[in-house]
Amino acid sequence: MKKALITGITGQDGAYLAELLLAKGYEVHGIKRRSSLFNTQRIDHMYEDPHEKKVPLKLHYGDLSDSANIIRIIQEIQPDEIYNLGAMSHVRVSFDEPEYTAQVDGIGTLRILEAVRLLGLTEKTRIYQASTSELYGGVQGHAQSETTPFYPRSPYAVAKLYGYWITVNYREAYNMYACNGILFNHESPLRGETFVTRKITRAVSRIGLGLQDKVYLGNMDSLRDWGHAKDYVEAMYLILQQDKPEDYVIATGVTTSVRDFVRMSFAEIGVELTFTGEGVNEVGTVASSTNPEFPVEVGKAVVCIDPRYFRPTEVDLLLGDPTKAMTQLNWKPKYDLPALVKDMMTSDINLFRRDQLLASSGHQILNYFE
Ligand code: NDP
Ligand code: GDR
Repeated sequence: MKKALITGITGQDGAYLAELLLAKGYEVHGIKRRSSLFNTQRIDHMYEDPHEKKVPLKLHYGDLSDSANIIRIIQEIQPDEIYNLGAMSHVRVSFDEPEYTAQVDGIGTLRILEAVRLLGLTEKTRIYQASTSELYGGVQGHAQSETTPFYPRSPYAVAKLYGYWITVNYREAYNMYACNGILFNHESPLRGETFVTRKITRAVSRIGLGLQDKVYLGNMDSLRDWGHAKDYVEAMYLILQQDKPEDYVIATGVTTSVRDFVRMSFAEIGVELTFTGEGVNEVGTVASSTNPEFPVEVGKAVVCIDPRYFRPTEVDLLLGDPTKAMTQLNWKPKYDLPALVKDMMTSDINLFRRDQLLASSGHQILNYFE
């Protein structure tokens, strides 16, 4: 039985990857952080009581900022594959926590590589590094591929740039099977609530169900190449199964604005929007509302701008060229953007129907502000 270690197993990608590897018969180990509340909601459905039997999913307390902890866990498990997905992954927040982001996203990657080297596992253990399209940042105007130069535009991206290059360096210096997946944005019903797509699908569901009036967003002109996380974890797995370790861009090759993502999400509840005004004064108003299940008043302003969500330096356009992954890995995404939006909206509508039920029977429901 192959053993895999996933850092960031409690996150969106960690959860889908754990599911995939368990289905392939792996023994899966994950690092979870100590938290004052339970933080394993995304993987609880796969987790069985370890007191009852030998379970194929095991969790270890740890943190990418703690070298000794990382070395001990890797020594104990002796994994065949390590997927380094753990990170402070929010670009906007990295401007508030730049040093911590560098520690975890940059030096954290070094800790994993160095632990494998120190433990003499360079021939046994294959390493996947979660690199990102944010590395391209300021590179605009054409589809970004494995040969496009980088221009990071946030403390997050600069930290990930270190993670990218230290992975390449350990591969070249110590002949390690260590690879970067340069993944473009990928979303799902498990996406963190403060990333723009999930923020939108949650808000639109709540507006449709009468639980919220409007949503405040930042830069709606941004263009992103959005795929589904389920498809992208397949690529991570494939990257570690090749004869030679290489880096790959994983993307859909289609780019869409945040504003159009908003439009598509509202369309799922039968609401058409008109956008008027410019910059911070832009407003999205209901032009028509056709689904009686989601009665939203025509003329109501449901999308407004809050400059708090603007970033000191923005990445205006991301568009990936996944040709190498499609030809060499034979990777092909199953979801396009409309299917992704539908999946997220269906899931969030179901989630908030529970709140609607609670509200209708007099219970207080929580609001979500960020
Ligand atoms: P999430 O934010 O959903 O998950 C991040 C994970 O990292 C969580 O499990 C989190 O734990 C864990 N983590 C955070 N800080 C630490 C730390 N100090 N030590 C150990 N673990 C830590 O991210 P995604 O699943 O979306 O992304 C996975 C990886 O891929 C990240 O590295 C991200 O930067 C990268 N990436 C993501 C893309 C995307 O579009 N989703 C695109 C390209 C790259 P906790 O649950 O306790 O917070
Ligand atoms: P991103 O994702 O920064 O691309 O990083 P995010 O969803 O946060 O932002 C995408 C774009 O939407 C604009 N935006 C807003 N963003 C947020 N979060 N909240 C808002 O209200 C809002 N309004 C507009 C942003 O300015 C941005 O242009 C994600 C993360 O998963 C990274 O970890 C990963 O590396 C990259 O994708 C690829």
